[in-house]
Amino acid sequence: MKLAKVCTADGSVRVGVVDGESIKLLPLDAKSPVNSLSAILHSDSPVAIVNELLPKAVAVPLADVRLLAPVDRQEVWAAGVTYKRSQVARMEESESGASHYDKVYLADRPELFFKGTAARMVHPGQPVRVRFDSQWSVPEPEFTLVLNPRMEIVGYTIGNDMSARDIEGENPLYLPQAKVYRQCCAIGPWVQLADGPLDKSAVSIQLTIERDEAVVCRGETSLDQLHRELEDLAGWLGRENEFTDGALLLTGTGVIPDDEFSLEDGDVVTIEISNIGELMNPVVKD
Ligand code: DO4
Ligand code: MG
Repeated sequence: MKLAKVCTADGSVRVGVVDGESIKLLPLDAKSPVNSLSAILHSDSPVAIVNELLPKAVAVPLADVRLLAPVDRQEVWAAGVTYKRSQVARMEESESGASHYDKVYLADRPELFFKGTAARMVHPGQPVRVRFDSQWSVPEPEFTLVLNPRMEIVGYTIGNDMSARDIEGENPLYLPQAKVYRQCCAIGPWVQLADGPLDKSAVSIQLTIERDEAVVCRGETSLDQLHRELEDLAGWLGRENEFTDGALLLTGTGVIPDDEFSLEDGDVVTIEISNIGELMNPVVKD
């Protein structure tokens, strides 16, 4: 089941179940405690709640609504150097910090960093940003966990962890500036509810970048190349921490464009993850 947060033609924000080319808008009652996407996701049984509401849902064409990043009040975090490809790329870009990436790939404790709150998240179709002071920036296509306040994985979505490789490469202590700035992360297009064990080998993650309508970069990996367990990453995030509003956790990238590649103003980034969908965002640099 795919749950989306959307803005309808009359400007109201609604939650719906995506069904092919249409979306069934749920009749959420503002006075009920379960009146938002995250309230459904954080309930004991999201599927039961949705099924209870579905008979009174109104179906509209998906093309008639604007998809919003499926984030309410959750913090968005990210894991780093969780794929071999990322470890190698980071060591190449950072002379001074290379051994840190080597060590964190193998260490028990993962690299985790804060990416932002909803205000910094970019909706599907809206522009992600390259910092004006970066000459070497890339998108990072990441399988993203949706976690309830108990740090249980309740769903999956797609995240684009925009990254300034030159800023991070200059000094690993610049990581927050390389990673966290306005329009630095796109999330969407919706949340695929978790239903039972995930076959990681069946989850492919594809990145396509277009420039002037031609493909200038394409890459692919599979979730089974992730060097850590999803529950383990969620457990580390929740260690000595509290997320009363839940959290999203990007699980790291296994696809990084060649070193010669940097995003330009006007590029279009598309990330496709099997069984979730497609997240497309143009790029702005001004
Ligand atoms: O160590 C820097 C960040 C790594 C990262 O974002 C990733 O591997 O996806
Ligand atoms: Mg990343």
